[in-house]
Amino acid sequence: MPQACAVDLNDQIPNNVGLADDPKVRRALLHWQPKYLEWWQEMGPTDFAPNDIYLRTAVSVDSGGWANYDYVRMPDYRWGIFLSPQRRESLIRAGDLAGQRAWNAVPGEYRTALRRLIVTQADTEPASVEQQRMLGHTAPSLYDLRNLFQVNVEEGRHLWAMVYLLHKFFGRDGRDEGDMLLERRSGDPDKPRILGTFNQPCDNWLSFFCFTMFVDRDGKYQLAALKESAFEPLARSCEFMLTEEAFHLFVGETGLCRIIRRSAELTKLDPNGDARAQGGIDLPLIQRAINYWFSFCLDLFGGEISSNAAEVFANGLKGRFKEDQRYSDHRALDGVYALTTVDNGRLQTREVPLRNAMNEVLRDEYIRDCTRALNKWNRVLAKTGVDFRLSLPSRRFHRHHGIYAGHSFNPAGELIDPDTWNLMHTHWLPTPQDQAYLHEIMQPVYEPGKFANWISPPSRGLGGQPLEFAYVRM
Ligand code: BYC
Ligand code: FE
Ligand code: FE
Repeated sequence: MPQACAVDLNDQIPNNVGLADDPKVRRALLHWQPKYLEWWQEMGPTDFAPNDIYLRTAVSVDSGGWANYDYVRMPDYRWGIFLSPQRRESLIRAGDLAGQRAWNAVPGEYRTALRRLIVTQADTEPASVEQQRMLGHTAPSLYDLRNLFQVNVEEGRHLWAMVYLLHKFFGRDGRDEGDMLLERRSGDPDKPRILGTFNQPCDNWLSFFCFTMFVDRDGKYQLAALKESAFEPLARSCEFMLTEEAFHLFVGETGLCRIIRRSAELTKLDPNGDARAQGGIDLPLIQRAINYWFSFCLDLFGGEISSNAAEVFANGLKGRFKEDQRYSDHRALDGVYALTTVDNGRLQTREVPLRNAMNEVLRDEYIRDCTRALNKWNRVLAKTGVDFRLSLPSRRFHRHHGIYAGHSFNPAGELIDPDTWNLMHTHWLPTPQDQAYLHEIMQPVYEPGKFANWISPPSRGLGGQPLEFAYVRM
């Protein structure tokens, strides 16, 4: 049984799901393990396999005590399977069955839907590792290099978390899905990753920090929705993944803040207010990168009006963000959501049954969180004394999925004609020249305690170590 097991760190697969007493699933996972390692060698971070990295590894699921810091070579990382402790009272949180007992097995009628959710979630984890695999060669410091690898190994562990669920609860189909997760490749036109955003290149560090700020933050909200699932093993997997996710979000939010701070300083320093003349990243380029990644991330929440989303909520497979703390009506049968739609070439407000707007409800939470970070960065800009302010583009800008896709909008969210878009989009999104410039300035800095010119040092080190610490042994 997957419940209430002690942490077993000595098994070939560290776990707290009682693998030792589950020989069939253990055997299946041991069979998958070498394929995973082969994938990691081929698609994981390039060229850093022999280096000792100062990494944290999950060793228990108790709050506070789960992380252990030590030098590890990435291929030797102990990828394990950890669920959060069983809840005292596991009742279904949301939907038609709210208040009934949660499931520890997969009900036949929801098997396909649950498998699809788990596979979609799982697919993003190795995808992100693939997208980031070249970044080690241009790291702005050993501190940042270590953080990149920490994120990468933990995304690998998230794949393990989902593959365990597939093997344990979905039999032959689940094992096949587990294999296919190692066969798709980010950006490969013949076998792409499932969601669009996970096929975009992420090949410079401005993109990396935008990715961990915006894409991992989508991960946070999707995991938070799955944490409210009626399927307990999924809920508890996601709950533990969220504790790791917090660090990825820290890397993104503070990484962007450090670039923004440095860009503002260089803007002030330069006689013409030109950060690029000082070898830095100009603030308008940062704005274009934010526009790009934020808009792609909005796509990850699915369509604004979604019968999929309504069904998933009705059946209790996903809940809302903090379903039990924030809401008293867990069925959401009566409410409506006022949605801005495009009708006959004009923006109009339309009421949509709340359940059909569940993707939009989660997207709202996400946008609120991103706005909080933007405000924080703008306070840094104000303090430095530059006039420039950053903003989030409208949720309608540059969308590829949902009701706004196929129309053109400016960052303020106003409908524009395609000609205006063609004329203006290079002001709103990163250009090939921007990419080339970022490529040019991003030279690796591998000396302990030193940082590239285009980014500020963080305020402190990690894992109890000072900034000058050799976070990666070169
Ligand atoms: N790209 O009813 P709709 C993370 C498809 S990130 C391509 O509008 P639904 C992480 C959709 O699949 C979090 N296709 O949407 C971050 C459907 O296809 P079918 C990942 C898309 O189903 C950083 C059709 O369009 N977790 O963890 O309500 C690093 C109509 O769908 C896209 C999850 O995604 C897209 N952007 O919601 C590492 C959670 N959007 O079925 C990791 C699991 C939609 O008609 N997934 N489509 O062929 C879900 O909950 C839902 O599947 C979605 C879509 C929210 C993604
Ligand atoms: Fe993840
Ligand atoms: Fe993450």
